[in-house]
Amino acid sequence: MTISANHTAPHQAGTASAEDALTEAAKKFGITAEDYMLPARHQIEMVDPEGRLKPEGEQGTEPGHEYPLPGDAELLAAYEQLVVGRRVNDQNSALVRQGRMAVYPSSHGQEACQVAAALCLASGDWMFPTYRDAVAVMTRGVDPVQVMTIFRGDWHGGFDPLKHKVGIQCTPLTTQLLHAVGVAHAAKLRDEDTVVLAMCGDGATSEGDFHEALNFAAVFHLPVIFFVQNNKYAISVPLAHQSVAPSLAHKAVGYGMAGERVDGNDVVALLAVLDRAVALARGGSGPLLVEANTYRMQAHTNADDDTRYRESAEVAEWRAKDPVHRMRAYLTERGLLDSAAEERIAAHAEEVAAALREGLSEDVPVDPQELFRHVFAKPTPQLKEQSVLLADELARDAPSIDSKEAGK
Ligand SMILES: Cc1ncc(C[n+]2csc(CCOP(=O)(O)OP(=O)(O)O)c2C)c(N)n1
Ligand SMILES: [Mg+2]
Repeated sequence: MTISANHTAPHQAGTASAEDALTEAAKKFGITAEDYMLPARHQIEMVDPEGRLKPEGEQGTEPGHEYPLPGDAELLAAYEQLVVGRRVNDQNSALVRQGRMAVYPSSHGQEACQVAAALCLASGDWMFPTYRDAVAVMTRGVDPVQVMTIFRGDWHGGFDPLKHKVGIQCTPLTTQLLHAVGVAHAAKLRDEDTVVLAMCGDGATSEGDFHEALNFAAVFHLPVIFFVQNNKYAISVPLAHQSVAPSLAHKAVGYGMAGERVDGNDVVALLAVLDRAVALARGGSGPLLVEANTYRMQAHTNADDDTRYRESAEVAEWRAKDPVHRMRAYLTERGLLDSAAEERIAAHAEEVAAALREGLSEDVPVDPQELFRHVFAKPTPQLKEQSVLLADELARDAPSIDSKEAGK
């Protein structure tokens, strides 16, 4: 995406307004624009892997990069979604093994990122997820069976993006970032109060579209949060082969936007950082980049064997940092979670899993002609020809199937 001169009317884009907004935001926090754009020296983390609240001096915060603890109601809602998200991840993996789903890129271990991504947004905001973000889409309120429909391969997507303000989960890396920026640009031109969350992985930051989306958002000063889940792998490619930047959040300053990195297995820190990012973007401070440090606990998908490129000791190290267990320990310790609440939440998670088993076990009749629909508004002569060929082929096969049946 090249930014051409005739698109840079002073009121739309223009370095002056973007610079002013950065200076204003920095002033609000009593720091320089450069310190506002650079991530804090350490990642933001609030609750340790054992579920203990970290002392303020050890949360990674520093002047201008302070984050208040989210409220109890938000934390309890997040915990419930973490439990549901984990159950859904594991249910889907089982459904893949049973042949009920074709593929499922699990976010097991990344549920804190998934939940925070959905909870930080208002209902009028937009989310643009990747293939790995089904739990985020579900947490946003889309029916889980509709979300998972795409992984059966039987429809373009099971839900209406406009109704839920959620883009279709994208397999081509980073195309969704450009869609996200486009929606934010439109919202800004219409003077709407919309924030857009654009999600991607660590590997995706090497794509050309990543650069184009971030640069466009910064120059046009758009209310977008680029939320990068750094789960340390792009299929078999480890982070060290992907980028040698000090962190992925440091990429922000190169575009002229603020960056922050956060413990991606700590939903408390994630909510604190993302809530502030959303407020800043909505308030006109322009785009931000938030990098969440997490880990892909399972193989890339069911088609991948992760034992071929990483050590089990590394996976075990991250298992000890589990986002669900740490939140349970933290809330229990604070007296916010008792066994009755735990039972209710577990029952809710089981209900969602049962609905998925039921919904995805239905054999949906497949119409092969669907292949040709929705490709173009007006089908091309070639597609029409192919459609007729397929119809002939199916008509020819039909009697042989019947005769087989008849021969039983
Ligand atoms: C444009 C494009 N190039 C390559 C691929 C193949 N591919 C699928 S997933 C993937 C790795 C992406 O890694 P990352 O962005 O870290 O996301 P993660 O799977 O770890 O969530 C690659 C290279 C693709 N889907 N699209
Ligand atoms: Mg990755």
